[in-house]
Amino acid sequence: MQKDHIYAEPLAQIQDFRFDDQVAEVFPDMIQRSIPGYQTIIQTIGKLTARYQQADSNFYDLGCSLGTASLAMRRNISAAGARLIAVDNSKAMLERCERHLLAFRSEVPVSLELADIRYIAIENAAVVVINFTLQFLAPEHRDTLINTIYRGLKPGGVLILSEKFVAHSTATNDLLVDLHLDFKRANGYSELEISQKRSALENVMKPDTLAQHQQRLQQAGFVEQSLWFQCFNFCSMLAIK
Ligand code: GEK
Repeated sequence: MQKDHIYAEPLAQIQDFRFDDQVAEVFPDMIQRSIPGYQTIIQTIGKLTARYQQADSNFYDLGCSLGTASLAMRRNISAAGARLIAVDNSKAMLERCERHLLAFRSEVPVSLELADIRYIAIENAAVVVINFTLQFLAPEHRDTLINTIYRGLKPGGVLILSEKFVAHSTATNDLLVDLHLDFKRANGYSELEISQKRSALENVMKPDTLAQHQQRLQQAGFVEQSLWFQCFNFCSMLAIK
C-alpha cells in the first residue's frame, strides 16, 4: 500500500482537492488514516447487505472510489438475480476499482459507471450505499439525490449513508474535531499535512449536521432510520423504506 505524502511538503499554492491519479494511488492509506472506523463501516456494509438483500434486485455503491464497499457488498450477496452497480465520476478511481473487482471471483455481475451520481437512474434497488460521498455534492443537490434513492428502492430496501458531520453545538463540534485531529496525528499525519489538506477540502467538502441528514431522510419518506455508527465527527446511518 502506497503511503500518502501528498501534503507532506509545503505547497506554494493549495489547489482544491481532486480525486485524481495522485490521490487514487494512495487512497487506501489516506482513507484508513483519515476516517475513524472505516474498516468497521466497510465490514458492517457487508453485513447489512447480507441482511437486507432481495432477489432480482440492484445494489448500488455511489461514489465507489476503489470499490472497497462494492467488494464487501458483493461478497455478502447470495440472492438470485442480483446486480451490483458501482458509480464514480473519477476516471482514476474507476480504473483502479475495475482492477480490484476483477481480482476476486463472484457470481454477481457488476456494472462500473463513470458518471456523476447526481444524474444517474436508480431503480429496483435493495441496498444503496453512499459511503462518505454525499458530503462532496454541492448542498443544493443533496435532497434531490436522497429523493431519487428513495424512489429507486424497493419496499423494505435500505440506504446506508456514511458522512463526516458538524455537531449542533460549537463546544461539542470543537471537541469532536479535536479528537479527530488527534486520530490523524496518531496515524502519522504532521500538522502541516493536516492543515494543507484542510485548506484543500475547504471548498469541496461541506458537511451537514446530523439533524439535517435525519430531516432529509424523513422528508424523502424513509419510515425507519438509525445512527448505527459514530466515532468523533464521523457517522453512518441506515434508512429503511
Ligand atoms: C469507500 N465510498 O471507499 N459523482 C460521482 N462520484 C463522485 C461525485 C459525484 N458527483 N463526487 C465525488 N465522487 C468510498 C469512499 S470517497 C470519500 C468515497 C473520501 C467520488 C469521488 O471521485 C471519490 O471517489 C468518492 O466520491 C468519495 O467506501 O475520499 O473522503
